[in-house]
Amino acid sequence: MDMDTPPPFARLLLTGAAGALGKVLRQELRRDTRVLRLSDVASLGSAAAGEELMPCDLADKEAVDAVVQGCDAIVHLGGVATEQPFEQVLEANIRGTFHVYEAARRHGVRRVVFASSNHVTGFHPVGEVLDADAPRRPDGYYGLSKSFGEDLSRFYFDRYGIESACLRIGSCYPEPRDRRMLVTWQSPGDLTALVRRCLRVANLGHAVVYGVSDNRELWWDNRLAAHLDYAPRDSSEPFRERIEAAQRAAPQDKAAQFQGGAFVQAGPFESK
Ligand code: NAI
Ligand code: 15L
Repeated sequence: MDMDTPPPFARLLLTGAAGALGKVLRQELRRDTRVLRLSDVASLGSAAAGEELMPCDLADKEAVDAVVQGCDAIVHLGGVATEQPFEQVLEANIRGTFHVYEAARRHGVRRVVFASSNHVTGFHPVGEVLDADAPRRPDGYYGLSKSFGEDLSRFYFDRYGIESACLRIGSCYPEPRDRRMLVTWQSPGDLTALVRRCLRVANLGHAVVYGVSDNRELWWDNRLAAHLDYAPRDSSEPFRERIEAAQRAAPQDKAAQFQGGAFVQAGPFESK
């Protein structure tokens, strides 16, 4: 295996473990740690061997503190994953991510892998190629909350030395679903490989990396995160024919002009 530091962690925390990506990583990260601690506000089912279940609401600071205590590293996926009313985004993503980093500081956790999102840069036009230094242009409250999470992680690195990887995940599903996702798709296998690299690389520092597979067209360039040696194996290309046949004309609306797709369109959540 292409690892710089050997497993296992003694105890790894996975937040958002009941979600779509959490279910994938719940299976995959078992071999990276002696105990995998799983947390979510939604049901986690029953614990398998080597798992520990600690349900909690990320908005509850004391509960998050207890969940983080005793862990060596954190993969933080929990939170709202789509555009929602600001108050919900505030509680789960802004306060919630603050609680995770505060608890990490209090309990001496040295590394966090934070699920950021491509929606931090969603208002860049399609076709433009961005690297981690490109200006952020969040495309909604959700993207703003991820941008806050990235700043928060940078602050905790600069002040306390807690290393973080901010994964600007594109579209992580078993298969791409539309023409945009032919560009933004990351396979679950490539996401797993990226998370594992971030957990194990000797010197992570503070890294910002786009979570994307080796697709034919790319809007994102990960050269500023080259030290991670993230080498995606999958590509959206095998899905192209089916998707282009199903969605014959490329859409012409505002969603088609910007990298964030439908997220850039005003949602139903603004105050009247
Ligand atoms: P998901 O919605 O399936 O999972 C998120 C989980 O977080 C859910 O199980 C939910 O119950 C939990 N959660 C929400 N609010 C919570 C709270 N207040 N306290 C505790 N848990 C809470 O989303 P998915 O697709 O699994 O995404 C995981 C992470 O990756 C999210 O942070 C999302 O923003 C990020 N991401 C996902 C992408 C994708 O393509 N699936 C793309 C970019 C980012
Ligand atoms: C995200 O950040 C969302 O969590 C997910 O629901 C997808 O829609 C993805 O981005 C995307 O941009 O396709």
